[in-house]
Amino acid sequence: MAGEPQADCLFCKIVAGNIPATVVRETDTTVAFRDINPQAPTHVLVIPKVHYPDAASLAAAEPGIAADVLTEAGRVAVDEGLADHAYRLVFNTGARAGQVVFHAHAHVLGGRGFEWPPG
Ligand code: IU
Repeated sequence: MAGEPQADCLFCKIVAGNIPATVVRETDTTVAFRDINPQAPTHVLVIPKVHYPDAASLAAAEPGIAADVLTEAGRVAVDEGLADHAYRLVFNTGARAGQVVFHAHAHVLGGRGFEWPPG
């Protein structure tokens, strides 16, 4: 069923507490944790607890929870001291765009400068 935990999904396992993660924020609908392979001094992932493969499918089915992900991403930026400076929110969508975990997630990256266009 849409949104239900998927047995083979690593982020569903983090939500369930079956894989360790350094959780920095949690709400009824979201979890934020540090990326295990950080690409910037701050690199936090914000995920919905429900399972959707990417941000667009989450937003289509559960717009309120998609908004929660964005709200939490902003709170992470505040908590990490990034809000007054610069940070980047990234939703890789599709393998060709670099998505490797097919459970919707926002990357919150900060603490260094960023180039545009991205690689
Ligand atoms: P992507 O947008 O799907 O490429 O991002 C997936 C991220 O999940 C990537 O940056 C990984 O380092 C990160 N990650 C993690 O933090 N913890 C895990 O257990 C696994 C992946 I698997």
